Amino acid sequence: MVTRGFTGRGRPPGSDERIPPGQHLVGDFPVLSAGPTPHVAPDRWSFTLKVGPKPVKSWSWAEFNALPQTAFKRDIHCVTSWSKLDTEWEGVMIDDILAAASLAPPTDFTLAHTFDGYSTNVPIKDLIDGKAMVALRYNGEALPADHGGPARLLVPHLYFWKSAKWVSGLQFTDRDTAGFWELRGYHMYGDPWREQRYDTD
Ligand SMILES: Nc1nc2c(c(=O)[nH]1)N[C@H]1C(S)=C(S)[C@@H](COP(=O)(O)O)O[C@H]1N2
Ligand SMILES: [Mo]
Repeated sequence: MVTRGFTGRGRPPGSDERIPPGQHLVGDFPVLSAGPTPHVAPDRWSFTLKVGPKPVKSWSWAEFNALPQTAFKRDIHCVTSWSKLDTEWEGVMIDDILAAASLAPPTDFTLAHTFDGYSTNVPIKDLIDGKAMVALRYNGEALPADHGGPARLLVPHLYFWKSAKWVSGLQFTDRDTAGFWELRGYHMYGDPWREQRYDTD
């Protein structure tokens, strides 16, 4: 008898059920960026919440690091077909960011903005109730620059392009507004379990 989960090369038991359709497991951590890595010094770093065009709250690096920090262990799935299990992050949950700003979500949609001019749209319901964070640490260390350090959005239940690296803020929008890849043919929502890779899926 061959036990499911030990059939693939060195997969942890039960991992097959955790790999969405069309994905395969990787052990390394590929880097995928649309452009060069921006290097953001702590004294230039800030995170800003906006409602439409209006900034409503901004944190410096020191202020942001003083917000409650949470450890977060999740599987991640890239649209280029790799998945990685049990990745370990620490950072500030979106719930805690909104609480610190005393802001109840004013609209249903958001756009994440970044220091490299990238953007991606995520419905606010996919960011709250323990689903997403602004990650500051990976594997117990400061988040490396090529993986989005100093800070990246982490929305692990959606394809990884939604996890905006070098995040600089979150903007509430009235309508679901396409970001960088969504304008270039990627799906507006990006659920890996429904294989929502492209706008035709
Ligand atoms: N700011 C920014 N965030 C980004 C990207 C980018 O080019 N710029 N690429 C996205 C894509 S397509 C993927 S798959 C993941 C890759 O993250 P990684 O390099 O840490 O694996 O980052 C996402 N976030
Ligand atoms: Mo990606």
